[in-house]
Amino acid sequence: MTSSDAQLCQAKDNVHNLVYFPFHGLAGCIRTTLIVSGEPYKFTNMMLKEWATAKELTPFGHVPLLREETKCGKTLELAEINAIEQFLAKRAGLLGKDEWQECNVKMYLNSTHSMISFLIHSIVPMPREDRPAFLAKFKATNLPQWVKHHEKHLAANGSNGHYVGDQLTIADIKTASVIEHVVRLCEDAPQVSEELTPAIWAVKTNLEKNPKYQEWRATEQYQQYTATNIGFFGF
Ligand SMILES: N[C@@H](CCC(=O)N[C@@H](CS)C(=O)NCC(=O)O)C(=O)O
Repeated sequence: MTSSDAQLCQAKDNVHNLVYFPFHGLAGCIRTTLIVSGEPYKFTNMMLKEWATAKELTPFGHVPLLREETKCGKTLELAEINAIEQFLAKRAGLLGKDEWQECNVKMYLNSTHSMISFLIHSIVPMPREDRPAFLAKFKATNLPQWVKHHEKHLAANGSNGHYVGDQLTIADIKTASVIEHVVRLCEDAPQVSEELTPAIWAVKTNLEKNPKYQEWRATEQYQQYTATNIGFFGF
């Protein structure tokens, strides 16, 4: 009997092959979700010199791409960050405990995604000399808005390191994955810290207690992604 794609995408022994550039960029949350879930994964680095050819072979001309390598030899391909994050989160039980919690998890996840993707999509095509003015505006408007609202929602949930209930969700992972970039971006005038935003900070420190996450952050690969990220984006 041949399995349907619906069955194949649920198989526990699939290898999740994430294809992305060799930096954190917009894929930090996906990578951390894979690490924390404990499922088989591999990270395939798309090198810039291969990209011109590879781009045409992707569904929308972008990475990340998730290739679900199934044991029967068929590979299922998924593009678009939102779709990949939510597919992996559902498999790993990172979307909350009920329908309404899931809606809320997606709300916080998407709010953070909007903030970080606006930043990345704005600066990538911009001439380097225009970046300082854009970043000054971003730090004066978009970022403080995100900080204010997320601190408020997290405080309302008890500043327990979680957006929803008392369990880890992909909304927590998304925020934890952007905090290190925000901290670096605002080194001269911090907007997120233990003192300034204790509820946001608790999301980061809570995830840092996860042994798989700790191990991942200590790897050479993680450090290389960080160094390339700083070289490419400046944070
Ligand atoms: N809508 C896409 C956007 C992803 C995206 O912006 N990818 C960038 C890297 S962060 C990319 O592929 N850049 C190369 C290109 O567009 O040629 C998604 O959500 O997955």
